[in-house]
Amino acid sequence: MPEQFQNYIDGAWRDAADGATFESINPARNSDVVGLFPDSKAEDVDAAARAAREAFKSWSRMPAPQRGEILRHIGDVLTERKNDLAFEMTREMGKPFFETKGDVQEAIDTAYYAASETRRLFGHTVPSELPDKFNMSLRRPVGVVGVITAWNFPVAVPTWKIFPALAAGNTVVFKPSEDAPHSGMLLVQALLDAGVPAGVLNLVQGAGAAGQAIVEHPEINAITFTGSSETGAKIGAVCGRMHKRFSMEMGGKNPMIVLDDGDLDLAVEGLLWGVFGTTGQRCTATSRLIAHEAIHDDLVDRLAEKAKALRLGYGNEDNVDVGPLINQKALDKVTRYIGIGQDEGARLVIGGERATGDGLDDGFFFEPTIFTGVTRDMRIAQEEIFGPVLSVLKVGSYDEAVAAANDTKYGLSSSIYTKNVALAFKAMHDIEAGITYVNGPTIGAEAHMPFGGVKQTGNGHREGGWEVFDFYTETKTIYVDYSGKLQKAQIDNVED
Ligand code: UN1
Repeated sequence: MPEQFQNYIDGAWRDAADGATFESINPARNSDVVGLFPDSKAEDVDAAARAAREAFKSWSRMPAPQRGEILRHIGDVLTERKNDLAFEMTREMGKPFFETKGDVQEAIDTAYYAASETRRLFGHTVPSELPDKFNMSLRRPVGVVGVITAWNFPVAVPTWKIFPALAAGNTVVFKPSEDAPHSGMLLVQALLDAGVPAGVLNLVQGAGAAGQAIVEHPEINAITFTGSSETGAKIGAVCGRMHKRFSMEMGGKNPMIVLDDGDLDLAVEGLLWGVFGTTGQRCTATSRLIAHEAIHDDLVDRLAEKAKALRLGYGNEDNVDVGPLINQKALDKVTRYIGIGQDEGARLVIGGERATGDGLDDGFFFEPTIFTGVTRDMRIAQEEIFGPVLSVLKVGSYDEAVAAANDTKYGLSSSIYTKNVALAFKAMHDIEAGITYVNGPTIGAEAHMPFGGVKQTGNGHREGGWEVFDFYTETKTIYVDYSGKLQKAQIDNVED
């Protein structure tokens, strides 16, 4: 019988009210059941939301630097547990151990960064237009925040949300992805061990029903979500109706442009990491290569040769470069897109099939795949596949490259390889994306920099960095009049 885990609500570990559970399995070894988790519903979310609301009273009043001390301690606990945590994450969601260690490190960086921000959380002081009057703004927490996350960064991405939320004085109801509940639980355990008080952080495991209950709960003031654009649109509609603040981090179709003067060795290395890292299951994955015709064939040949040599396997074993896809649904989806690409007339250079054989048959492995001859209108150039599949487009100029890069509904990350400083700077402005890398692939965000996308990738907010605190705080504007008389703005100072 697999181990059974619980929700954490109001300072206590509990089953779902109706006792229902779901299973989490190892995507590289399907017979390995990681555990059973509560399949929570509205009743569980309600208990969590009410606990968070109650805890908000004291947590929001604690001086921010004291909350920062707890966050710093969280960073210390995660540092101690880094290897153990990474092992369990790899077991549950499949990316290799060196990648899950990076995932935990991103959480550690986020903890220390959020701790440092608790000594800033600046407002403004601004001159008044009237004499003997003082104007300022300060930040107040929003209230209870609902955190709904994806499985691909099962520790880092929840911490991008939970840590700044807590730093700013909010309390949290957290639902990890149903594909990574154990990782979410271990993260919560680390936070509790580091001293987060009862009720401040509540864990509700489950799938769509739990997520929907969080979005619809009237005591939850803000929703932060990482996942698909389709789910994001549904969440946004409810939040709009209920006047909730919401931050959405959704799909991408991230281009790498390689111009004719680009360093090809560097570009190949960047592509291997950007396209096939995390088996292409990042919202920031490099999924389109836009190659100048002068270097196109050479670049594709070199990349194909190296991509074929990538070692697939269970990421907790030695010498594994690429893990499996997350589940059967993902395998079906990626397989479907191979057919779509071929029907559209793209040329399959390598891959295109489920990977089988030595140690792979019991997992959702898929071969690294490259399509050439892709044109801008094809679905494999437009739609997010979320797998190890690269679509290569050939262009004749910088202008054509940028036009191709921008020809998608998404706008998260992007990259350009060139030695031409003028074109690199032009691209920083011309590419429609929240992030542009110069001479690096589309992945590699750092915890203290703003992260997010334009167009249908996001809804205008940023995670990470200082900007995330704009989402987790409300601005209060304050006027202090010490003139001893009634002063009228817009009226007293202006003579008609
Ligand atoms: C995501 O795919 O949801 O820059 C986040 C990166 C990582 C974060 C990815 N640091 O790819």
